[in-house]
Amino acid sequence: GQLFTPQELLCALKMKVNMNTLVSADLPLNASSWSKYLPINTLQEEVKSLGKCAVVSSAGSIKYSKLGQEIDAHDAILRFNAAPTIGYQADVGTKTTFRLLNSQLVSRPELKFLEDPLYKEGTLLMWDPAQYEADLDQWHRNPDYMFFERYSEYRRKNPDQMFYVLNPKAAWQLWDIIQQNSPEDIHLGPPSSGFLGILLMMDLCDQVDVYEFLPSRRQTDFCHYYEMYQDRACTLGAYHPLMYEKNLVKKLNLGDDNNIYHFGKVTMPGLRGLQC
Ligand code: NCC
Repeated sequence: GQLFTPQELLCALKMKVNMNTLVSADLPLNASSWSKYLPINTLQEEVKSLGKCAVVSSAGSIKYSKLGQEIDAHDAILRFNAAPTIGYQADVGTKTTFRLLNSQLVSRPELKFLEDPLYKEGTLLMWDPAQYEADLDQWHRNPDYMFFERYSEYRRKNPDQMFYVLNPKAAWQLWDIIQQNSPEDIHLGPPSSGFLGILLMMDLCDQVDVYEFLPSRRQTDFCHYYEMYQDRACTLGAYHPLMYEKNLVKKLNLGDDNNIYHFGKVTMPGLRGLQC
């Protein structure tokens, strides 16, 4: 395909991907049994704008990084899925402002989403992949995971904790841009939670430091910093087009390659002030 310049890429991300979280009016009426639990306002309406933000990938390579203090110095910090801070503060920091979850984690009872105190800190967000080009009605009839019951139950039990759901169209709008920026055809798998989280924060923040999404010199086959499981696909992708996401992020990096090598750190510009 036709490759973008960084400026064109940023404008495509800003104009073509709808990162606004869902409100009940976005969904068909027959979804009301769960959509009535969605927050009244979108995350974007609630938060308006943040300064310096951090996104912390769950990669094994962040272990022994000692990045915790630097990460904690940000105004808002996004983490993913089951990634803990307790026991790993020196490497990943202590604060969690946002946590982005995939619908598998929310839906499968053995993953203990309803019970684990890990999920009680900060604002939660969830996403579920629709079929490519499905509208919200089709998605609601055929989600990847049947998260409705457990989402509703969590909201009933924790009414004071904000818990948003991303528009399922965002994932494929983002996939289209990843494809357009790639020299070869990529498979039709949705972007990783990591890349969706990066874009979410680019939408909300003036600047976004991302840690260990692009692996540092500590790159390892350990999938996560918090468990011993090894799988190279965690870093390179299989279901998610992760390698292509990482190429795209590399292209937008405002920092230098030394920061990637030593700290796995890239700096993304915020999209708010961008003129397109
Ligand atoms: O592993 P996961 O992702 O929770 O990681 C969050 C994000 O960090 C980035 N990452 C992670 C590991 C690594 N070695 N390199 C990385 O760059 C990725 O951007 C990743 O998205 C997901 O994207 O939702 C994913 O979730 C897990 C799993 O469902 C959750 O951890 C919940 O237990 C998926 N693994 C499995 O389903 C087995 C994973 O494929 C994607």
